[in-house]
Amino acid sequence: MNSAPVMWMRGGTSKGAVFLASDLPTETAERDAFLLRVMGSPDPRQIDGMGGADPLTSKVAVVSRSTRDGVDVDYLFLQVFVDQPIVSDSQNCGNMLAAVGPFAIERGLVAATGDETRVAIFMVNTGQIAVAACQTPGGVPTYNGDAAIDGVPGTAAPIPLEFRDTAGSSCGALLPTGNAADEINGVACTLIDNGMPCVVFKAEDVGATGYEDRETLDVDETLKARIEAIRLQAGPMMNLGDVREKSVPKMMLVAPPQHGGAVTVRSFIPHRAHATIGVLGAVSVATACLIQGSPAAAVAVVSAGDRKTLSVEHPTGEMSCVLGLDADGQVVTAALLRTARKLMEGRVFG
Ligand code: NQM
Repeated sequence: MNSAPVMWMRGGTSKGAVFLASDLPTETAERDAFLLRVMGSPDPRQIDGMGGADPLTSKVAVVSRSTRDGVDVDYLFLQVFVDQPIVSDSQNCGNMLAAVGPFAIERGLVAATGDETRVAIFMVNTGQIAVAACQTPGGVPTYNGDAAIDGVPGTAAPIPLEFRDTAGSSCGALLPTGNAADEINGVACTLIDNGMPCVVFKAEDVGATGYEDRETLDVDETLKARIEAIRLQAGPMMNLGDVREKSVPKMMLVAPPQHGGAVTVRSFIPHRAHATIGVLGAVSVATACLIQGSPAAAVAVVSAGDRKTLSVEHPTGEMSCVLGLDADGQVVTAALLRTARKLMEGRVFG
Protein backbone atom coordinates (compact mmCIF):
# COMPACT_ATOMS: atom_id res chain seq x y z
CA MET A 1 0.00 0.00 0.00
CA ASN A 2 1.42 3.43 -0.72
CA SER A 3 -1.31 5.85 0.38
CA ALA A 4 -4.43 5.99 2.54
CA PRO A 5 -7.14 8.46 3.59
CA VAL A 6 -6.26 10.04 6.93
CA MET A 7 -7.18 12.77 9.37
CA TRP A 8 -4.28 14.35 11.23
CA MET A 9 -5.53 15.36 14.67
CA ARG A 10 -4.39 16.74 17.98
CA GLY A 11 -5.75 14.66 20.83
CA GLY A 12 -5.07 16.26 24.22
CA THR A 13 -1.36 17.10 24.32
CA SER A 14 -0.48 14.59 21.59
CA LYS A 15 -0.80 14.59 17.82
CA GLY A 16 -0.98 11.98 15.12
CA ALA A 17 -2.75 10.15 12.33
CA VAL A 18 -6.29 8.84 12.68
CA PHE A 19 -7.32 6.15 10.20
CA LEU A 20 -10.39 4.06 9.57
CA ALA A 21 -9.28 0.45 10.10
CA SER A 22 -10.72 -0.41 6.70
CA ASP A 23 -8.29 2.05 5.06
CA LEU A 24 -5.19 0.23 6.37
CA PRO A 25 -3.69 -3.15 5.39
CA THR A 26 -5.17 -6.00 7.44
CA GLU A 27 -1.83 -7.77 7.65
CA THR A 28 0.15 -6.39 10.65
CA ALA A 29 3.63 -6.42 9.09
CA GLU A 30 2.35 -4.61 5.97
CA ARG A 31 0.42 -2.09 8.11
CA ASP A 32 3.43 -1.39 10.32
CA ALA A 33 5.80 -0.96 7.35
CA PHE A 34 3.36 1.57 5.88
CA LEU A 35 3.04 3.48 9.18
CA LEU A 36 6.82 3.64 9.60
CA ARG A 37 7.11 5.20 6.13
CA VAL A 38 4.23 7.60 6.88
CA MET A 39 5.94 8.87 10.03
CA GLY A 40 9.47 8.79 8.55
CA SER A 41 10.80 6.30 11.13
CA PRO A 42 13.41 5.25 12.05
CA ASP A 43 15.11 8.65 12.03
CA PRO A 44 15.61 11.04 14.97
CA ARG A 45 14.33 13.89 12.76
CA GLN A 46 11.63 11.89 10.93
CA ILE A 47 12.59 14.13 8.04
CA ASP A 48 11.10 11.87 5.37
CA GLY A 49 7.71 11.59 7.03
CA MET A 50 4.93 13.29 8.92
CA GLY A 51 6.12 12.52 12.48
CA GLY A 52 7.26 15.43 14.60
CA ALA A 53 10.54 13.87 15.86
CA ASP A 54 8.92 13.31 19.25
CA PRO A 55 7.04 10.24 20.59
CA LEU A 56 4.13 12.58 21.43
CA THR A 57 3.69 13.47 17.75
CA SER A 58 4.38 10.04 16.26
CA LYS A 59 1.08 8.42 17.19
CA VAL A 60 -1.61 6.53 15.31
CA ALA A 61 -5.26 5.82 16.14
CA VAL A 62 -7.09 3.14 14.16
CA VAL A 63 -10.88 3.37 14.46
CA SER A 64 -13.71 1.06 13.36
CA ARG A 65 -17.40 0.55 14.05
CA SER A 66 -17.80 -1.78 17.05
CA THR A 67 -19.80 -4.98 17.19
CA ARG A 68 -19.77 -4.97 21.00
CA ASP A 69 -22.97 -4.31 22.95
CA GLY A 70 -23.24 -0.73 24.17
CA VAL A 71 -20.07 0.31 22.36
CA ASP A 72 -19.92 2.63 19.35
CA VAL A 73 -16.38 2.26 18.07
CA ASP A 74 -13.18 0.26 18.59
CA TYR A 75 -9.94 2.24 18.97
CA LEU A 76 -6.53 0.64 18.50
CA PHE A 77 -3.58 2.83 19.48
CA LEU A 78 -0.19 2.37 17.83
CA GLN A 79 3.01 4.06 18.97
CA VAL A 80 5.40 4.57 16.07
CA PHE A 81 8.89 4.80 17.57
CA VAL A 82 10.86 7.77 16.30
CA ASP A 83 14.37 6.34 16.03
CA GLN A 84 13.70 2.60 15.92
CA PRO A 85 11.75 0.57 13.33
CA ILE A 86 9.07 -0.36 15.88
CA VAL A 87 5.29 0.06 15.83
CA SER A 88 3.97 -0.98 19.23
CA ASP A 89 0.46 -1.85 20.39
CA SER A 90 1.71 -2.54 23.93
CA GLN A 91 0.23 0.66 25.31
CA ASN A 92 -2.98 2.64 25.19
CA CYS A 93 -3.09 6.44 24.81
CA GLY A 94 -5.64 8.56 26.63
CA ASN A 95 -4.57 11.73 24.84
CA MET A 96 -5.16 10.45 21.30
CA LEU A 97 -8.39 8.94 22.68
CA ALA A 98 -9.77 12.50 22.82
CA ALA A 99 -9.63 12.66 19.00
CA VAL A 100 -11.51 9.39 18.49
CA GLY A 101 -15.04 10.63 19.31
CA PRO A 102 -15.03 13.59 16.90
CA PHE A 103 -13.35 11.46 14.20
CA ALA A 104 -16.02 8.74 14.57
CA ILE A 105 -18.78 11.34 14.14
CA GLU A 106 -17.02 13.03 11.20
CA ARG A 107 -16.60 9.68 9.43
CA GLY A 108 -20.24 8.69 9.99
CA LEU A 109 -19.50 5.77 12.35
CA VAL A 110 -21.61 7.48 15.05
CA ALA A 111 -24.68 9.67 14.53
CA ALA A 112 -24.68 12.97 16.42
CA THR A 113 -27.37 13.20 19.10
CA GLY A 114 -28.12 16.88 19.55
CA ASP A 115 -25.66 19.40 20.92
CA GLU A 116 -23.61 16.79 22.75
CA THR A 117 -22.85 13.27 21.54
CA ARG A 118 -21.55 10.62 23.92
CA VAL A 119 -19.32 8.13 22.15
CA ALA A 120 -18.57 4.80 23.85
CA ILE A 121 -15.11 3.66 22.81
CA PHE A 122 -13.64 0.16 23.25
CA MET A 123 -9.90 0.56 23.78
CA VAL A 124 -8.53 -2.46 21.94
CA ASN A 125 -5.05 -2.30 23.51
CA THR A 126 -6.36 -2.86 27.03
CA GLY A 127 -9.88 -4.25 26.46
CA GLN A 128 -11.60 -1.46 28.37
CA ILE A 129 -14.25 1.13 27.65
CA ALA A 130 -14.13 4.92 27.81
CA VAL A 131 -16.92 7.39 27.13
CA ALA A 132 -16.14 10.70 25.42
CA ALA A 133 -18.67 13.55 25.48
CA CYS A 134 -18.23 15.46 22.20
CA GLN A 135 -19.68 18.87 21.34
CA THR A 136 -21.94 18.57 18.27
CA PRO A 137 -24.02 21.76 17.98
CA GLY A 138 -26.62 21.29 15.23
CA GLY A 139 -25.38 17.70 14.80
CA VAL A 140 -21.91 18.73 13.58
CA PRO A 141 -18.68 18.20 15.59
CA THR A 142 -17.05 21.44 16.64
CA TYR A 143 -13.51 21.91 17.86
CA ASN A 144 -14.06 25.49 19.03
CA GLY A 145 -14.87 26.26 22.62
CA ASP A 146 -13.57 27.73 25.84
CA ALA A 147 -11.95 24.73 27.51
CA ALA A 148 -8.23 25.06 28.23
CA ILE A 149 -5.81 22.25 29.05
CA ASP A 150 -2.23 22.82 30.14
CA GLY A 151 0.30 22.03 27.42
CA VAL A 152 -1.95 23.30 24.60
CA PRO A 153 -2.18 27.03 23.79
CA GLY A 154 -5.60 28.66 23.60
CA THR A 155 -8.98 27.06 24.13
CA ALA A 156 -11.12 24.45 22.39
CA ALA A 157 -14.35 22.47 22.78
CA PRO A 158 -14.31 20.38 25.97
CA ILE A 159 -14.14 16.59 25.63
CA PRO A 160 -14.61 15.04 29.07
CA LEU A 161 -13.39 11.44 29.16
CA GLU A 162 -14.75 8.86 31.60
CA PHE A 163 -12.99 5.61 32.41
CA ARG A 164 -14.32 2.64 34.36
CA ASP A 165 -12.49 -0.45 35.61
CA THR A 166 -9.08 0.49 34.29
CA ALA A 167 -7.24 -1.41 37.07
CA GLY A 168 -4.89 -4.04 35.70
CA SER A 169 -5.41 -2.96 32.09
CA SER A 170 -2.17 -4.55 30.87
CA CYS A 171 -0.65 -6.14 33.99
CA GLY A 172 -3.66 -8.18 35.17
CA ALA A 173 -3.90 -6.37 38.53
CA LEU A 174 -3.69 -2.84 39.87
CA LEU A 175 -0.59 -3.86 41.83
CA PRO A 176 0.87 -6.77 39.82
CA THR A 177 3.31 -7.73 42.62
CA GLY A 178 0.64 -7.25 45.30
CA ASN A 179 2.87 -4.75 47.09
CA ALA A 180 2.53 -1.03 47.76
CA ALA A 181 6.28 -0.80 47.19
CA ASP A 182 9.02 -3.04 45.80
CA GLU A 183 12.70 -2.23 46.00
CA ILE A 184 14.56 -2.19 42.67
CA ASN A 185 18.23 -1.21 42.64
CA GLY A 186 17.74 0.29 46.11
CA VAL A 187 14.79 2.48 45.02
CA ALA A 188 11.32 2.02 46.53
CA CYS A 189 8.93 1.74 43.56
CA THR A 190 5.19 1.21 43.22
CA LEU A 191 4.50 -1.03 40.23
CA ILE A 192 0.98 0.01 39.29
CA ASP A 193 -1.45 -0.20 36.37
CA ASN A 194 -4.64 1.82 36.54
CA GLY A 195 -4.97 2.15 32.77
CA MET A 196 -1.23 2.52 32.08
CA PRO A 197 1.59 0.38 33.48
CA CYS A 198 3.75 2.74 35.56
CA VAL A 199 6.70 2.58 37.93
CA VAL A 200 6.27 5.34 40.51
CA PHE A 201 9.16 6.40 42.74
CA LYS A 202 10.47 9.49 44.52
CA ALA A 203 12.50 11.75 42.23
CA GLU A 204 15.01 12.29 45.05
CA ASP A 205 15.70 8.54 45.20
CA VAL A 206 17.23 8.67 41.71
CA GLY A 207 19.07 11.95 42.26
CA ALA A 208 16.48 14.30 40.69
CA THR A 209 14.26 16.95 42.24
CA GLY A 210 11.06 16.28 40.30
CA TYR A 211 10.88 19.95 39.29
CA GLU A 212 13.22 19.81 36.27
CA ASP A 213 12.03 20.87 32.83
CA ARG A 214 11.81 18.39 29.95
CA GLU A 215 15.00 19.57 28.26
CA THR A 216 17.09 19.15 31.42
CA LEU A 217 15.82 15.60 31.93
CA ASP A 218 16.31 14.62 28.30
CA VAL A 219 20.05 15.39 28.31
CA ASP A 220 20.78 13.70 31.65
CA GLU A 221 22.21 10.42 30.36
CA THR A 222 23.22 9.22 33.86
CA LEU A 223 19.69 9.68 35.18
CA LYS A 224 18.17 8.05 32.10
CA ALA A 225 20.47 4.99 32.39
CA ARG A 226 19.57 4.59 36.07
CA ILE A 227 15.85 4.79 35.27
CA GLU A 228 16.10 2.37 32.33
CA ALA A 229 17.89 -0.19 34.55
CA ILE A 230 14.93 -0.05 36.96
CA ARG A 231 12.44 -0.27 34.09
CA LEU A 232 13.98 -3.40 32.56
CA GLN A 233 13.68 -5.17 35.93
CA ALA A 234 10.16 -3.88 36.55
CA GLY A 235 8.83 -5.19 33.20
CA PRO A 236 8.80 -8.93 34.08
CA MET A 237 7.64 -8.13 37.66
CA MET A 238 4.62 -6.38 36.09
CA ASN A 239 3.78 -9.35 33.82
CA LEU A 240 4.94 -7.33 30.79
CA GLY A 241 7.85 -9.64 29.95
CA ASP A 242 10.95 -8.25 28.29
CA VAL A 243 10.24 -4.52 27.83
CA ARG A 244 13.37 -3.52 25.91
CA GLU A 245 11.30 -2.90 22.75
CA LYS A 246 8.10 -1.80 24.51
CA SER A 247 6.98 1.69 25.42
CA VAL A 248 5.71 0.48 28.81
CA PRO A 249 6.06 0.71 31.73
CA LYS A 250 6.23 4.49 32.00
CA MET A 251 8.64 5.84 34.61
CA MET A 252 7.12 8.37 37.03
CA LEU A 253 9.32 10.53 39.27
CA VAL A 254 7.22 12.07 42.03
CA ALA A 255 7.82 14.94 44.44
CA PRO A 256 5.67 17.12 46.73
CA PRO A 257 3.34 19.54 44.91
CA GLN A 258 4.52 23.13 44.42
CA HIS A 259 1.36 24.84 43.19
CA GLY A 260 -1.42 23.63 45.48
CA GLY A 261 -1.94 20.32 43.64
CA ALA A 262 -1.72 16.77 44.97
CA VAL A 263 1.66 15.69 43.58
CA THR A 264 4.37 16.72 41.10
CA VAL A 265 5.42 14.28 38.35
CA ARG A 266 8.14 14.08 35.75
CA SER A 267 7.58 11.10 33.46
CA PHE A 268 9.78 9.18 31.06
CA ILE A 269 7.68 7.52 28.31
CA PRO A 270 9.99 5.64 28.60
CA HIS A 271 13.15 7.06 26.97
CA ARG A 272 12.18 10.70 26.59
CA ALA A 273 10.71 12.96 29.22
CA HIS A 274 7.04 13.84 28.68
CA ALA A 275 6.23 17.49 27.96
CA THR A 276 3.16 17.16 30.23
CA ILE A 277 1.90 13.74 31.37
CA GLY A 278 -0.13 10.97 29.74
CA VAL A 279 -3.82 10.74 30.63
CA LEU A 280 -3.86 7.16 31.91
CA GLY A 281 -0.37 7.71 33.25
CA ALA A 282 -1.78 10.52 35.39
CA VAL A 283 -4.68 8.29 36.52
CA SER A 284 -2.18 5.62 37.57
CA VAL A 285 0.01 8.09 39.49
CA ALA A 286 -3.03 9.70 41.16
CA THR A 287 -4.15 6.21 42.21
CA ALA A 288 -0.68 5.48 43.62
CA CYS A 289 -1.04 8.61 45.78
CA LEU A 290 -3.97 6.89 47.55
CA ILE A 291 -2.06 3.68 48.35
CA GLN A 292 -0.75 3.66 51.89
CA GLY A 293 2.92 2.83 52.12
CA SER A 294 3.68 3.90 48.54
CA PRO A 295 6.41 6.45 47.69
CA ALA A 296 3.73 8.61 46.00
CA ALA A 297 1.56 8.68 49.14
CA ALA A 298 4.63 9.80 51.10
CA VAL A 299 4.98 13.00 49.03
CA ALA A 300 1.33 13.64 48.02
CA VAL A 301 -1.18 16.00 49.56
CA VAL A 302 -4.63 14.39 49.31
CA SER A 303 -7.91 15.58 50.85
CA ALA A 304 -10.48 13.27 52.46
CA GLY A 305 -13.70 12.14 50.71
CA ASP A 306 -14.92 9.41 48.40
CA ARG A 307 -14.71 11.39 45.18
CA LYS A 308 -11.28 12.89 44.88
CA THR A 309 -9.93 15.47 42.50
CA LEU A 310 -6.18 15.07 42.36
CA SER A 311 -4.31 17.77 40.52
CA VAL A 312 -1.17 16.19 39.07
CA GLU A 313 1.44 18.89 38.49
CA HIS A 314 3.67 18.35 35.42
CA PRO A 315 6.36 20.36 33.57
CA THR A 316 3.93 22.76 31.88
CA GLY A 317 0.96 22.92 34.28
CA GLU A 318 -1.33 20.35 35.78
CA MET A 319 -3.87 17.64 34.92
CA SER A 320 -6.85 17.14 37.23
CA CYS A 321 -8.00 13.54 37.71
CA VAL A 322 -11.40 13.02 39.29
CA LEU A 323 -11.27 9.60 40.94
CA GLY A 324 -14.37 7.78 42.24
CA LEU A 325 -13.82 5.33 45.09
CA ASP A 326 -15.92 2.37 46.23
CA ALA A 327 -16.76 1.53 49.87
CA ASP A 328 -13.36 -0.19 50.27
CA GLY A 329 -11.49 2.88 49.06
CA GLN A 330 -10.60 1.30 45.71
CA VAL A 331 -10.52 3.59 42.67
CA VAL A 332 -13.32 2.47 40.34
CA THR A 333 -13.83 5.46 38.02
CA ALA A 334 -11.67 8.22 36.62
CA ALA A 335 -12.65 11.32 34.66
CA LEU A 336 -10.50 13.93 32.94
CA LEU A 337 -10.97 16.89 30.67
CA ARG A 338 -9.28 16.89 27.26
CA THR A 339 -9.73 18.77 24.00
CA ALA A 340 -8.94 17.82 20.39
CA ARG A 341 -8.66 19.45 16.99
CA LYS A 342 -8.88 18.30 13.38
CA LEU A 343 -5.74 19.59 11.67
CA MET A 344 -5.96 18.21 8.15
CA GLU A 345 -7.80 15.65 6.09
CA GLY A 346 -6.54 13.99 2.94
CA ARG A 347 -4.31 11.13 1.80
CA VAL A 348 -1.01 10.32 3.39
CA PHE A 349 1.76 8.57 1.45
CA GLY A 350 3.98 5.84 2.79
O1 NQM B 1 -1.05 7.80 29.44
C1 NQM B 1 2.23 9.38 26.21
C2 NQM B 1 0.37 10.84 25.75
C3 NQM B 1 0.90 9.55 26.28
C4 NQM B 1 0.03 8.50 26.75
C5 NQM B 1 2.92 8.21 26.69
C6 NQM B 1 -1.28 8.87 27.33
C7 NQM B 1 -1.80 8.10 28.49
O2 NQM B 1 0.51 11.84 26.42
O3 NQM B 1 -2.99 7.81 28.48
O4 NQM B 1 -1.95 9.77 26.90
O5 NQM B 1 2.89 7.95 27.89
O6 NQM B 1 3.53 7.53 25.86
O7 NQM B 1 -0.16 10.85 24.65
